[in-house]
Amino acid sequence: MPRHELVTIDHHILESQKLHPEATGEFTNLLYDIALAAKIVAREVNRAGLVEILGLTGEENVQGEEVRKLDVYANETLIRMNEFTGRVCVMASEEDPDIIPAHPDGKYVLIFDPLDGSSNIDYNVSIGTIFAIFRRKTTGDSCSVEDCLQPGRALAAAGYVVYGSSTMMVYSTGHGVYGFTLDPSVGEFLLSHPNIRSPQPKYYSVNHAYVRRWSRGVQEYVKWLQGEGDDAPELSERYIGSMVADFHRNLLAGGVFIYPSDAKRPQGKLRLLYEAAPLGFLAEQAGGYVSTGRENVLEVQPTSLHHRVPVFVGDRRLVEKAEEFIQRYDVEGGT
Ligand code: AHM
Ligand code: MG
Repeated sequence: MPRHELVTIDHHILESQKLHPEATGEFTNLLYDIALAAKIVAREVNRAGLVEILGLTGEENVQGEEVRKLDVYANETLIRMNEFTGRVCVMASEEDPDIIPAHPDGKYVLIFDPLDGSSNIDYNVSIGTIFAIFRRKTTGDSCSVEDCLQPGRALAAAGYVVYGSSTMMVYSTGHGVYGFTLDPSVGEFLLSHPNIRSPQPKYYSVNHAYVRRWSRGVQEYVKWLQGEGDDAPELSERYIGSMVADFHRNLLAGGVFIYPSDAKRPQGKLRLLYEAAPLGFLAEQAGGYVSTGRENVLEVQPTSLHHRVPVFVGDRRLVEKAEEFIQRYDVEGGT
């Protein structure tokens, strides 16, 4: 291998394929397709302030939220890039209510949140794309929603792209977590963060505005994160409101990101398939942990495409401590 900053993402994906002598190259090509889609979306995100692409389309997505034009663009790019390749049999997007059929011979299932953190688009704040890849489960002529409803434990790969002061793509195929930075002068993602491991925690991230809606367990846990108690950590607080960007910072700097359930959102806000499972898979690959506060998110069986879960993700000790507080103070089934 050349010096790591000279390793392109394509090169890295190809090298990783050698860990699987039985591989046909289809999975490798699927990852290339995603990296290419990411470059196209990155170009558009970077131009967004300059062209008339900002603003609302006036439609609502399935979650009842306003759809921004860049969301639509990112969604269409990912769909168009993958629907006819023959590698993907079905897709699911956070922006679409139902599955998106692709090629009947495809071996893989592609799930994505095309532009996470969309409330930040208009303000030049980091946003991102999250993706998850499963192997197809069904054997019939076409794929079904059942192929999409798989627990995080079954992921073949997951990753995200963060569109920040630079564009980065971070992914794992279950053999560690690797981060690549887009060099716009050559148009390539170059390996900048080999084998990312969760460091000593520095930050906790939560939207404090909801404190009065949290359960007692979550309130006590957040006090602990703030330093209350003998065994409390010494942390600082950071919250962007784009999960990808908050997760990315904590992955590199160390910490925990939480979006608990609360009185207004008894299931939490974040989606199991598009957000919690793929980022949780990466956290685990980096030595961390992901929990709903009661169980490992990666073991949760999705019951619908837009299934939501409370999320505690990042440093293993900090996440396990959330489970302890919730177990101690909260009645199961309550918030
Ligand atoms: P989105 O998919 O509509 O962008 O919503 C998900 C985002 C996450 O990125 C972020 O962590 C969360 O919503 C922020 O929500 P809140 O504004 O309630 O703190
Ligand atoms: Mg999202």
